[in-house]
This record gives sequence, C-alpha cells and structure tokens, in this order.
Amino acid sequence: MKKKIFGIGIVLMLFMTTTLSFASMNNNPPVIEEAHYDATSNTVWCTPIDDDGDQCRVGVDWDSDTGSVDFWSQYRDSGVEHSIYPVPAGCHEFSVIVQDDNGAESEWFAIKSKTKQFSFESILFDFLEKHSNWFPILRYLLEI
Ligand SMILES: [Ca+2]
Ligand SMILES: [Ca+2]
Repeated sequence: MKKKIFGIGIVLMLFMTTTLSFASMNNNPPVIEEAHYDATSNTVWCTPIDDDGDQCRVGVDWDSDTGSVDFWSQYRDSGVEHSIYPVPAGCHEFSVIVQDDNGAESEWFAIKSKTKQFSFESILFDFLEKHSNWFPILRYLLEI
C-alpha cells in the first residue's frame, strides 16, 4: 500500500512539475507600449502590454545605475497605464522595465526628460537648426 501511495505521489509530482515548466515556457514577456516622463507633473508614465493577459508592474531606475530598479509599481492588468509619482528632484534620465506576474521581464527602455537644459550651446544649436542660412553671418561675427 505504501509503495502504491508513493508511486502515485511521484506521478503527481512529475505531472505538476511538467505542467508548471510547460506553462512558464509558454509565458511571453511583456513589452512596453509607451513610456515618457512629464516634467510638469514630475511623473513617469508607462503602459505595459502582455500578450498572455498577465498582470504587469513597472520598474523605474532613476539614478542611472541601469539594472537596478529603484521603484516598482503595483501589478495591474495588461494595457493599463502606470504613473510613478513623484520621482526624485533633479532626475533627467530614466529607464523603465516591465515584469509580468510570472517573472518575465521586458527589455529596458530609456526615457529622456523633456525638461530643457539651457546653455549657450543649446540655444545656439537650436537657433542654427531653425536658421541655418544665418550660419555664415554668425560664423563671421563670432570669429569661429
Ligand atoms: Ca506574460
Ligand atoms: Ca537604480
């Protein structure tokens, strides 16, 4: 009798292990449909999509040590937009990653802040982009 119960136990364990590993083999990682940072509200927005319909969470790296998530959002349904607020002041570059509730992860996605960094060079380059015909005159005036 003990051998029979032991045998049934082994068969059940094999079945469960096979079923679980088969399920994880068929799991597709989520993808990032859209992600951006809004400087006005100091919020990172991200929408994950999971083809399996799994719930997803969003990880944000805001201190530029890519690969180390600083904040995870709560799990939400695939296709639902996540807002991560507030991000620490002074951050201008973000990377986001999404993970489904089976542990599969997307690729990292880099977000540049939409906040402009003003400097003489950036103003000059913006001007030259819009008025390239002025370049010879500016070149003469600036002696470059
Ligand atoms: Ca999935
Ligand atoms: Ca980090």
